Amino acid sequence: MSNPGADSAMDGERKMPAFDGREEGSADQSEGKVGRPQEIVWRNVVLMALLHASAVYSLVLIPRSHIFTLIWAYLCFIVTALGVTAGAHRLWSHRSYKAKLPLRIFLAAANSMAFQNDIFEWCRDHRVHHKYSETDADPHNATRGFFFAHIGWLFVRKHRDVIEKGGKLDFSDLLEDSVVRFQRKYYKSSVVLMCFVVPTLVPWYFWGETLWNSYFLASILRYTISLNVSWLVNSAAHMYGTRPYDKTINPRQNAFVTVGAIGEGFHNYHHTFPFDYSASELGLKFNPTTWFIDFMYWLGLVTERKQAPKEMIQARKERTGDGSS
Ligand code: ST9
Ligand code: ZN
Ligand code: ZN
Repeated sequence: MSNPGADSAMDGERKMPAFDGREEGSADQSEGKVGRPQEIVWRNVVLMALLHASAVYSLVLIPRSHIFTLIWAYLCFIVTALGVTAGAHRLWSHRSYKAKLPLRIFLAAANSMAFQNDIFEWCRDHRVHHKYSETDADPHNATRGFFFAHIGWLFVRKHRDVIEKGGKLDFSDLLEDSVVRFQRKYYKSSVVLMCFVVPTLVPWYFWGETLWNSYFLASILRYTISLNVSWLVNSAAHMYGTRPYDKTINPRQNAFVTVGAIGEGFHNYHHTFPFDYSASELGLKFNPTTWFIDFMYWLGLVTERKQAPKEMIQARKERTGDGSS
């Protein structure tokens, strides 16, 4: 099934008045490059520093833990990743396939395990990222350097352009989904449960792991690694790699990111054909997220997988690619 160019979910202009009472075009350009003072959000800096320090400490617990705890932590990582890749990214941000209710519920729970902002907020930033890539309106604008694109963007208030230009896009489809609304309404409780309580209690209850070990390995370490892998898509995959589909844009094919991010490192392809449910050319590609969506299709829980036709991909490669394969 293919639906070339259908990406209305990302491109729609919002018909409602600008959010927040701001007038269209009211940005005061005299405020300089950033447009808003670069206010550092110290709470985020401190929390992220604590999280990363705890993750480093978790490493010493690995040899002292039950092997099942490590397997469980890895399983939690995969579920976490699917909540972002198959859920917030390919389903809700890009509408690249349709999912039935039970799958949407699973993906929303998995997304709460990922604790990367609720689905609505994640998709809002991501759609703005695609539409205004590598500009001040891109929440993690990679032209501001690796650190900013990776984690720094979570340490400062957003650039005024993100809020103004993002405010003109249409996100109403997201809130029309009752699962997205529910997850947003109960986001904090769902994160406590899915990101911290469930990963910690399962090893303790089922094979007698200490709560200490399971908390640090299945919650803290797994969460920190999954955050960094996701951030690498914004940083490394916008800087390092090839551009076989469009050499005029920054996003690149990055094999390292592909492996960590279960199939999300074909970023030059993805920014060229964002509506494609596989976020990569189909074929013998390492893309566990696509395998998962295909399996769900086989179970009857997925319909309408969109794909870029082969001829369209080939023509684009010849027209704008960098000549790499
Ligand atoms: C995290 C997110 O880590 C990670 C995203 C990764 C993305 C990867 C993408 C790659 C794709 C492939 C997936 C690969 C995945 C692989 C997985 C493998 C495991 N448009 O935000 P606020 C408005 S989160 C329109 O507070 P500030 C809106 O009205 C980590 N409007 O701005 C909003 O109000 P409301 C954990 C927008 O004050 C208002 O502005 N979480 C937009 O500047 C204020 O919004 C954290 O660390 C927009 N885009 O604060 C929390 N944005 O929401 C981090 C905003 O009520 N966040 N508005 O509607 C924060 O603390 C703050 O957002 C801030 C900025 C300090 C960064
Ligand atoms: Zn995307
Ligand atoms: Zn990108």
